[in-house]
Amino acid sequence: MHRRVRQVLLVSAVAAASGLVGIIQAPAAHAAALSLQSVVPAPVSVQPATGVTYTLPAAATIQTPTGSPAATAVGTHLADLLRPSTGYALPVTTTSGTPTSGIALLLTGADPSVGTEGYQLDVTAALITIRAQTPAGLFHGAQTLRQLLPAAVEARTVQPGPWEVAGGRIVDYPRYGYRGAMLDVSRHFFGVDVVKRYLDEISQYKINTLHLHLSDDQGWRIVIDAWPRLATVGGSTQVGGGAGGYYTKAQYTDLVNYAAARHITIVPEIDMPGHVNAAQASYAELNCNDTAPPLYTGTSVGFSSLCVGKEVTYTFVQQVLTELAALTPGPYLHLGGDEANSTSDADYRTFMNRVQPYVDALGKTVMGWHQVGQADHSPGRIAQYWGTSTSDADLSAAVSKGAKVVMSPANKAYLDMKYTNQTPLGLTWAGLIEVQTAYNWDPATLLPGVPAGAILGVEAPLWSETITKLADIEYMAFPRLPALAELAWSPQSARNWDTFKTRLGAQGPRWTAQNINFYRSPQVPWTTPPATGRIEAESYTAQSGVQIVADANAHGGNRVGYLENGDWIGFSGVNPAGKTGFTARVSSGGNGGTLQIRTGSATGPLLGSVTVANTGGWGNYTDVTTTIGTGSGPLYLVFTGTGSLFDIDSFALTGTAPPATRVEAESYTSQSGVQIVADANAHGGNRVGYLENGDWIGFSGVNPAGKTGFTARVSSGGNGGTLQIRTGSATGPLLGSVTVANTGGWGNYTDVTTTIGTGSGPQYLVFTGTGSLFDIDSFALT
Ligand code: NGO
Repeated sequence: MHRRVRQVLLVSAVAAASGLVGIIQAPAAHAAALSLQSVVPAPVSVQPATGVTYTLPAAATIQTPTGSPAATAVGTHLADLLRPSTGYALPVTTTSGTPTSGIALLLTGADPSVGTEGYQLDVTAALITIRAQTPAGLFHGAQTLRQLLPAAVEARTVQPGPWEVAGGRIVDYPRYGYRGAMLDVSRHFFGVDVVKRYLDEISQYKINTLHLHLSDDQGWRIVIDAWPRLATVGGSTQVGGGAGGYYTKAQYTDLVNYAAARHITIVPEIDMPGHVNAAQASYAELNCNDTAPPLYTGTSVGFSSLCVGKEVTYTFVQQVLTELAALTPGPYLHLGGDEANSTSDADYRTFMNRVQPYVDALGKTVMGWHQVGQADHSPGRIAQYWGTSTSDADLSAAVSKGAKVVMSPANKAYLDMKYTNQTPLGLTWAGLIEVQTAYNWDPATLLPGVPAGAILGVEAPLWSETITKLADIEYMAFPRLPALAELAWSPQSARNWDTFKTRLGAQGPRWTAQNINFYRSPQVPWTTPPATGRIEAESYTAQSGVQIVADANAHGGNRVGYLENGDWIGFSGVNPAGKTGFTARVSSGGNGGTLQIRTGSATGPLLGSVTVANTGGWGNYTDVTTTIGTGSGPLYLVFTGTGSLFDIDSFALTGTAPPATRVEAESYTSQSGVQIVADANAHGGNRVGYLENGDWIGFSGVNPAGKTGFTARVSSGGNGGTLQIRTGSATGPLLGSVTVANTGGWGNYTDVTTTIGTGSGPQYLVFTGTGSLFDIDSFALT
């Protein structure tokens, strides 16, 4: 039997129905605008203006300075972010004046302290102004504005709003100029789309560098024209033996440009003289014994080395670096240099001292893991610290020769370390890194021997021995990447775990809206979306096959578990009529499964369904979201899947169906054979009844032009029938039709919906069927 053993608290459905566990329905009023203090990374200075709120109007424009295409591009980026959820047009315009409404992005007038990457954000009741000295500053200010809008702004479908921002001023600029993330695309290859998505995700936390680990023993991931087999052979596999892959130069350039549009610089790394098996497997001459080793798909390190004594080694390195530099607008070429365990110390120095000048000659700056400190300095060199202690001889040597330091201490900043022993992905060699561990250190003081002035910034590397897909990347990076982003951006004085964890918790609904698969660390008080209208799963009024499980981390103290294929819960008092979305808080340690949203019964009409994956353990919650179709009646949640499914904590119905002008059926301007029936439960107090086959109602002022859907509120105690939507006359063009079943009695309403074809002219509704048909209360064109 696959059921996991857990502590359970049994509460019968009868007890649930009797009100021991009730439906929690918070007031419908919308939440107040978010505090200016809610932003991650924490801004340098925040002055709230009490009582002032800006509400984004539907007609707002985004104004950018004339003559700066880069600033206008930031305006377009912001518009692209805000349009889908607001549904507003948000045209981006240019101006040389001082705007008085809407959102203004200006390259003048910012507080001088903002420097080259900072911004000043002013929110008044009339407008939002972001001022900066550079487009990069405007971009970072736009990311702050995003976080000041309600979390629903991150949804990609129209949300209700209102889009309010609290009044006040933020003046903000980074602590460090290097704020990085690293992705190992060598151990497992990630295609262009995955990397772009990661760029989108990290750019919202003001990360300005993405380091790509492009080569290692398991894979070479970039085309080099002078050495084509690097990609075609060296890129042909990955850890575990999968297909691997590589970037063409055009794809790589696309990534560089996509990053640049987000004010992110790509730092390419070709790791040498170790971590080179993929190159050596591609070309026999790169081996001292002139024999190519087989491709490698394991996860050991330190076994390969370029042949330091051979001239071809240097031809190879120089040609590779030359082609790489040509693809790299950014200042750095990363030479790796870590774990050269198969290269003697003397050879290591010989090799590095010979190849570093190639980088200098290409007009680039050397970056390397901190072991490069063993070799001579090269101008501007950056040593990336990845150790786990508070002092390191190689790093100190690098610094004393003049290197600057990027901090990636593996026991704090490595995103590939597990959070806890239960984390399904990741490694543990540098320790377990829960969110607080990732957050609670100061890059300036971690290494007492390194002066604060030598620290250039912070980078969060994600090695991919165990990471195979986007969802894995997201799970390891969120929430630790935003934590490390705050170390890199915010002044130490603005940083505090207790305020951070609350701000971080408020990011959860944003990640849910963005479909980011994140780890719901129990250290963080997650804000669970939406703030209102949450219904506890254990408040069901009918069920089949489930049990209530006590869980201190669950909303309301319980979750519903022991679900198996076909089990369900029903809610007599919960009706999805008028709602468009569904969000549930779920967890799974098993196979996950599918959650179906139905009405009427566990086999009633299906309004939507959502897939639940393994969330890393039962009680380890995540939110899943789906849109739902029109329907009404008691809500049923049905669980399907194989093996051990998932648990459900709580859920909410979201969105508001377009309020589309509802037309009362009794407002017809012509009719045949019908009568108006007074009914206190009908919209407008009346319904149209006494319909028989061929009866109709017509509306001279109602025109379906430009509409694509039709919804009617109907009831039937008889045979039901069909409702036809026509134009011009009762025998005019048929735009659509919808079947109505017996609804359990006349006056017992349900909504029926259909799509309609293109047509225009006065609308006619025609009733067909046999026996006693149905009544119609009202309808809407959507
Ligand atoms: C080390 C090693 C990498 C591994 C990683 C795994 C560095 C700089 N070299 O970090 O090859 O992938 O650990 O955590």
